[in-house]
Amino acid sequence: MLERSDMADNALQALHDEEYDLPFNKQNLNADTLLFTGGRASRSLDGDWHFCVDLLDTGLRQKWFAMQPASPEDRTEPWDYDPYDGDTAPVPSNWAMLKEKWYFFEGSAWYTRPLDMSRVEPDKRYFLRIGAAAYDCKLFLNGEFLGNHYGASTPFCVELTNQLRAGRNWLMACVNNTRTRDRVPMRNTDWFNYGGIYREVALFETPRTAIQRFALHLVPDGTYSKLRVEIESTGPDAGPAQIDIPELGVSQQVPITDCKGSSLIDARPDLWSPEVPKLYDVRVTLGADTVTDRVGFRQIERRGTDILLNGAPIFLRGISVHEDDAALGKVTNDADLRRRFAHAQELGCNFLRLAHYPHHERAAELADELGFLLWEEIPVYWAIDFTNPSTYRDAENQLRELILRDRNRASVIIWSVGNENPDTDARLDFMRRLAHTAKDLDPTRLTSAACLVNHSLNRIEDRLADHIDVIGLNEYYGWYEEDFDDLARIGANSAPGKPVVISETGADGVIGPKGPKTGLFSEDYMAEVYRRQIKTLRELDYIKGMSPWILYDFRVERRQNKFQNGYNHKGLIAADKATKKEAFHILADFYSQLAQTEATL
Ligand code: GCB
Repeated sequence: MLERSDMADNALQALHDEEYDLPFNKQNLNADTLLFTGGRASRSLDGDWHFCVDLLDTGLRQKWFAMQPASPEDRTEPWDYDPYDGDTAPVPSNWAMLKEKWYFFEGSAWYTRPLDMSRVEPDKRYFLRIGAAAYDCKLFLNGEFLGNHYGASTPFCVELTNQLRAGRNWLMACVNNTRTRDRVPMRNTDWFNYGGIYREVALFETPRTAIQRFALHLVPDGTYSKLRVEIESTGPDAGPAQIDIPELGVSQQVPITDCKGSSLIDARPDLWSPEVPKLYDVRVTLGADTVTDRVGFRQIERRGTDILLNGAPIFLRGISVHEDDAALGKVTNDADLRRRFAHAQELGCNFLRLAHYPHHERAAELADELGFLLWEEIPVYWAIDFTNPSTYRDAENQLRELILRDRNRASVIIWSVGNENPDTDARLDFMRRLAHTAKDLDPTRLTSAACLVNHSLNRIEDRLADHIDVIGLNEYYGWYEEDFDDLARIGANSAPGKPVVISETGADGVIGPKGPKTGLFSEDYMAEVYRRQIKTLRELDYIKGMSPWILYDFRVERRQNKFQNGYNHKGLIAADKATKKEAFHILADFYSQLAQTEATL
């Protein structure tokens, strides 16, 4: 506890120090510290945490994390916040959804909870995993700073082994969602800036040597007869590892040298596809450590302007989705995700674009089980700071974390490295590096990005297209661009040597008594846009898929006209996730015709 005189010094320093954030901004919790957790037992740390919003960063300036628990009568100095007392907030949640006065709050917020350990084993290691915290999350245990993580939508881990003690521990997190120019995304987006710890938090226990990374895929050589396993460990060397896939009769050792190993496995799995989403139980053991996963095997490739799944051309009948809920914000759960896939099923989709950032990992697990193909994306969105090396590091780290998290998911076929970015040399260099990083880390999937159109020449024109496999095209003919015929002109003028996916198209349709009956924002007009889009897109043979914008209406600060009221209304279904607009049925008809044609080919 600080003496009153120390507190006075500290209080003045706290008032004058504008570099207060520096010691806490190491970004040392990143892809390098992420632990593979498939099949591991864990202790959930979800539930109520003490909570306080802290607009002026008083907590970092005054070092609230160094305060000890004490009753008010026993405190000898005045205090501005007591982390061990007062308001609570549930984890996971977004504070915007908890109290009206927190709706637009952007800044730091403090989370505190006890972590009671009946014992701490000397031969065990302890890792805390946070599913997602938006955007900067600084972690403290028993008053000690452990590190921070950047990025609103990817998981991160911190090892607690050296700090954790038997009995009561105190865990604190300072989470800051301030929008800044150098972040990914930056200040300007078309989705709501939800702050907070909004995915699950859990404690994992491992032996001294733990499997840190585990990847398994079908070797994409067209023979469908070889798997490749890659394992990385942390801790003292303890090899070899053992991989078992009982249903395939696989039981094989993987030599581990310097904490790394990889092997080829002869196996002829039944191939995973949306029609038959076959998954295999896999177990990996290394010394005393075991992890498991359920993995599907399939081959996705690009040939000319075609996308091929298991050797056969496929058309991606898709829909875009945000992670957004009128009541829960960005918090999701199995029921919400299953409803999403049920709606996609009703539409006749075989594909979803998870825009514009990594969604909850359960989304890809369920897509694996239910048979949907996925486009996953990092929030390199609009005009981020392409010239800033630390912005690049942040973007690349988010990409690595996403790939490490989801690379065993057969459903994921595309890593997208960005959306509608300005055509500058710096942007080209930045995104080219991202696309190559994705390929280096994972040569078994396709890369993409929502690319640019030269509107004066009416053609797809983006230097990035040379560096990705699939050209994503966001086009809003009939909405932002008036002349529908330009879409056909683009078709005639562009002859991309690669598959094009219409990654967005759509129009706002506001339904209900307050929605207009005709003109822009009416349901009728939205339906008309869908009809005309479909008519033109049918004729463009290089289009190999589409994911119109978007399944559900979603909340966003920048949409404030009298029909929008803080929502983007391009959903085929309203924000209640129940009321379907006419355009839903129009798209469903089109997809059912496409599916029938494919079935008869
Ligand atoms: C876009 C953006 C997307 C927006 C959408 C819209 O091009 O990629 O994030 O929400 O348009 O509704 O304007």
